[in-house]
Parts: sequence; C-alpha cells; structure tokens
Amino acid sequence: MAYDPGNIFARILRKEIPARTVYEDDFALAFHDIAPQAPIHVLVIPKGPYVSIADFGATASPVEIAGFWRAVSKIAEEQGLTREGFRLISNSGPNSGQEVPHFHVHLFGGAALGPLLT
Ligand code: D5M
Repeated sequence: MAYDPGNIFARILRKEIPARTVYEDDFALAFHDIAPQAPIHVLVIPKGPYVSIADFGATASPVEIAGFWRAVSKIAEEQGLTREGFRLISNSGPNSGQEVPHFHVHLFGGAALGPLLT
C-alpha cells in the first residue's frame, strides 16, 4: 500500500490540524488519542512516511527505528507509566481494523487494563 500524504496523522505532523501533543523529537510525535480507551491513551507516530509497523520495520533506517522506540520508552516514563505498567498495540492492515494509514503505536495506561483490548 502506497503512503497517502493526506492521512490525518500526516496532517498533524505538518501542523495543519491540531493535536494534544505530549512529546516530540526528531523521530517521533506523541499526542492524546481523540477517543481514549484508557485513562492514558497516547498515540506515538514516527516522523517518516510509513503506512504500518510492517512498512516501518521493513523500510525505515536503523537510526529511525531505534529513535522511534527510544521515544516510546521515554513517553511511557514521562507519562508516569513505567512502574505500574502499560500496554502497546499497533494495528497493521485490514484484518487489524487499522483506521489511519500512518504507522502508530497506541500506548495505554493509568489503570489495570484487564484482557487485551480488541
Ligand atoms: O487507530 C486510529 C486512532 O486514531 C483511533 O484510536 C482514533 C485516533 N484518531 C483519529 N483521528 C485523530 C485525531 N485527529 N487526533 C487524535 N487521535 C485521532 P487505528 O489503530 O488506526 O484503528
């Protein structure tokens, strides 16, 4: 699937539409999900144009991959989630129900999460 530069997260990256940003560096941007499914529900996206984790893992540079996952860890720490724990989910492709075709990781925390979210 080709990357669509008109997707909503690309527009957030270009600051064309607002987001409640919690973190930004050279590799990642993180903001609150518009429809939170946990007390803390943050989306972390890479700055580069990757459709999904499948695309990101296969085509991003090692520096981008390392920078992105380092940012995810930092955000979990900054959100105060490291001690009590948190969950990461990334939908990839049609069977997962992925809605936005820009790779993103959902970071959930702030309460006991119970069984995996579906
Ligand atoms: O999840 C896509 C997620 O993106 C879903 O939880 C809603 C969220 N979303 C959609 N638009 C916005 C904006 N504008 N700000 C913040 N969050 C948003 P997926 O894994 O693709 O199903």
